[in-house]
Amino acid sequence: MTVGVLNHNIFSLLKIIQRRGYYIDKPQDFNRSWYQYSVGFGSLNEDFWLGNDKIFALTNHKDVELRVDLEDFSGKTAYAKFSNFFVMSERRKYQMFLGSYSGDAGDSLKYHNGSRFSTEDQDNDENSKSCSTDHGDGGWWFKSCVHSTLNGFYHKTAKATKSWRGISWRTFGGSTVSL
Ligand SMILES: [Ca+2]
Repeated sequence: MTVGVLNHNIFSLLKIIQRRGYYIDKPQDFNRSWYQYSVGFGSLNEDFWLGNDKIFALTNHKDVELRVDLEDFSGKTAYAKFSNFFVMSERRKYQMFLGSYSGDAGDSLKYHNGSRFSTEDQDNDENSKSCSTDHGDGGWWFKSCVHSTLNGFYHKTAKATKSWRGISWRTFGGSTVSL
């Protein structure tokens, strides 16, 4: 599963900003701090988060498209694309904005449009509880919890133990299927 951004300004350049999967040793732990989500973690050849500072730099004041490629444990794939994707600076808590959707995965990100980034140690969501802590401990642009969370716990199987604690995309698998 990958998340990439396409910069249409000079030439179409695809940059992968996130990848999840099961790699040689074991999956990266995505239960990470605000600081680690800011600077990035993992291995660029395996599973990683590029880092919110870099995502801000890649998308700020640029014409960038977001592409999400999803795969479930039966091998079924789907994608979602969003025009005009951008992320604000750390001062603005990496607030995220999206334009229009296209694809066959369904739009499970529109709900979070305009949301600030939250991690287990920094709750910037609109819910009275912590969406990150309650839904898999990953960092994400949670509005008031889930419709999608792609940095949740990697389960190695389709069944998440509790709903929304895995890698979830509401319109592709629902809340209890982990991608
Ligand atoms: Ca909260």
